[in-house]
Amino acid sequence: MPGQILMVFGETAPNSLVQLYLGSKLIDQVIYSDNNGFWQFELDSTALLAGAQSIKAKSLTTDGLESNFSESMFFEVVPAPIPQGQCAGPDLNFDGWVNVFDLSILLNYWRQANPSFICADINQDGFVDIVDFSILLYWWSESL
Ligand SMILES: [Ca+2]
Ligand SMILES: [Ca+2]
Repeated sequence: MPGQILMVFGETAPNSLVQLYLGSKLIDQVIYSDNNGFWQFELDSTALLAGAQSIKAKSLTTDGLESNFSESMFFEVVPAPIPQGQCAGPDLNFDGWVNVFDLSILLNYWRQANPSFICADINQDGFVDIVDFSILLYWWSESL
C-alpha cells in the first residue's frame, strides 16, 4: 500500500556502494553494504504510483569494480483507502456500503483538483482521478 515502508535488501561484496534503481530511475540515496556484504534500505512507498513496480540493485566495490545489475525484484503497490479525518475512504455518502451512490458522487467531482467535497479525493492526493475510481471499485459492494 502507498505509505508503507518496504524493506529492500541484498548481499554483495563487503563495504560496497549499492545503487538502487526503481524501474530505470536511480534512487538518490547512498547505501553501503556492511562488513559482511549485507545491505538494506527502507523504501518509502508514499511517492510510488499504484501498480507493478520493479527494483534492481548494482554495487561498486571500494576498488572500483562494478557489479552487474541484480535480478529485478518486483512488487506491487496496491491502491488502498486510508480512512482518516472526516472521510470514510470510498464510502462517500457514509452509509457503510460502497456502491453506485458513491460512484455517482465520485463522478460529480471527476477530474477536479482539490474538490470542494474533499472525501471525493479518496487517496487524498489532491486530484479526483482514475486512482480514486480504482479504489472505489476495489471496495465495491463491501460494507466498511
Ligand atoms: Ca456508500
Ligand atoms: Ca485522488
